[in-house]
Amino acid sequence: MAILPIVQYPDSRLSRVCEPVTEFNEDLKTLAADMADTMYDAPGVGLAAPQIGRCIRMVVVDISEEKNQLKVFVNPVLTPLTEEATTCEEGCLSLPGIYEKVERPSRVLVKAQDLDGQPFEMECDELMAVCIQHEVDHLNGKVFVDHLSQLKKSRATAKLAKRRKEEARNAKKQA
Ligand code: K1U
Ligand code: ZN
Repeated sequence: MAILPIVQYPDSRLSRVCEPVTEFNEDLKTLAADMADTMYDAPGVGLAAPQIGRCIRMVVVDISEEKNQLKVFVNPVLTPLTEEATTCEEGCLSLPGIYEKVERPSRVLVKAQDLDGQPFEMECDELMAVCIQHEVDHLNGKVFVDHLSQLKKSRATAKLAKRRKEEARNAKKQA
């Protein structure tokens, strides 16, 4: 078990389309466990493999209060179940401190495999629907600010750059 460094936007590893998982072995189980540790430590409600620098199609999600309902999705495929859209304020562990409203389908069907390669399906709504769509975006090289207008995206990324400058200045002061 390990807590891994989270890749930060705009690192190019967040812009790649990830490869399907073809081998369901102990290494994959260890990676999923490390991703879960990293998500819980951050803390976050989801994490995608490219966020820890791995270009493979696997995500972990746990939206429970008690942090005891971990779900691992390997090779997830989404189908919207409604034309109804929902707007939710999203954050991202790769853009810490930035929160913006994003509109997405309010219900989706997820078809995926578990860590043994067994197929399963799940209908998702509310936060689970938002979270799984956010994580599958990561597997396709997309981050949530890519859903914003160019103006809002520029403002959000400028805010991120300013925050990082301030953090670096504070760290220097304390050294
Ligand atoms: O992919 C990620 O960067 C994780 C991201 C998932 C997500 C959150 C909100 C809406 C959509 C997707 C996060 O977990 S950001 C952190 C966060 O929102 C949170 C942290 C602690 C408790 C609850 C939420
Ligand atoms: Zn994210």
